[in-house]
Amino acid sequence: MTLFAKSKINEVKAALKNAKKIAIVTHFNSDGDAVGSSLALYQYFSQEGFEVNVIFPNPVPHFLTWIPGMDKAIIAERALKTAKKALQEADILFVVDMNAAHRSGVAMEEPIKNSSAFKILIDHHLSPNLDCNVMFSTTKTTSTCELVYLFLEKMIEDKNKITMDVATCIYVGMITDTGSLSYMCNQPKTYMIISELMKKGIDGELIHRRIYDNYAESRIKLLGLCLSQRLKIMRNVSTTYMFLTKKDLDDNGYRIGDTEGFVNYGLSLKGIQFTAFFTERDDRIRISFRSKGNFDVNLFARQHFNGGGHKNASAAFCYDTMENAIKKFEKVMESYHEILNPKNFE
Ligand SMILES: [Mn+2]
Repeated sequence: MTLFAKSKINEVKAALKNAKKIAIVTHFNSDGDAVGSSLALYQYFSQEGFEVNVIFPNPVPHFLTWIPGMDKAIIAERALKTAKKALQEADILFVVDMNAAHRSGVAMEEPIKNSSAFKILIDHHLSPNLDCNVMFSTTKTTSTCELVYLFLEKMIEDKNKITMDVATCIYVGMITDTGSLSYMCNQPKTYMIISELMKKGIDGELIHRRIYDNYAESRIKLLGLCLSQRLKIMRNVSTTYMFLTKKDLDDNGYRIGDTEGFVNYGLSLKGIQFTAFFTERDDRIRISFRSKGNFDVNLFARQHFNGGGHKNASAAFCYDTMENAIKKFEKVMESYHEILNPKNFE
């Protein structure tokens, strides 16, 4: 069956006919794609007269708070009762930019699973694992936002209903999930969609400034610290890693989202194919993995750290100290001398 098969679209249309209330959920620590895809759907379905609730599990990074519709969103961490009620009462539930309910965090997992709403998954992560009525899932796309655009295109006869606000939301996810169109960006279709978004009157330059030139002082300081003192280079396995301890974060006034994208710096060094970025949370170490080319970090995260994600971008948690998490990583890397031999990447 094709991704947006007519039968699936018709099922959604039929469910919408009898629906009044729609809820939209996404993953914990929502990024540009999660926020963009949620709010694009919010904008469209509110304008169609539905009562729509967008639920973010925890606060969204400040450089994403300007996105149209954000002021109406429910932050579950601050208003769990309201979030649960919205899930319970929803006739239709959109689950976007995540492949399983637990990605929404401990408090949200059960309410999502138990919701009796008609569930629609729109996502680009591997191995979707959610009991839902209709699923639009593929890894062959830039972002969930791109899938939301294609979904709306199939749903709507009158393209004018894709407003500038909807287009802005979609553009945010398409650029943030591709590092401003620097990876996962070799499909002509992507640029066709961006062309359509531009026709809606969105301001690509302004959006870029709002996301990338809108950083807090804490972020710039943390980046400086990270690059100058927390970068380790393992040339023999074409790998780098960086880390920030809880003390590093506290000392520099860390705010949610401040370290977003730091991991990519580890990969920008010449000859490096793989990088990891460790950040210390209250009770765990979060590890982000990035790779270039064929090195599969989804597999790596799964095999060694019980995590997962995409081929070139994945993440995991390690319930141990920073020191032990790094030790484990260095040990694991010893078995990658052949696969990540620098001679292969000259
Ligand atoms: Mn995404």
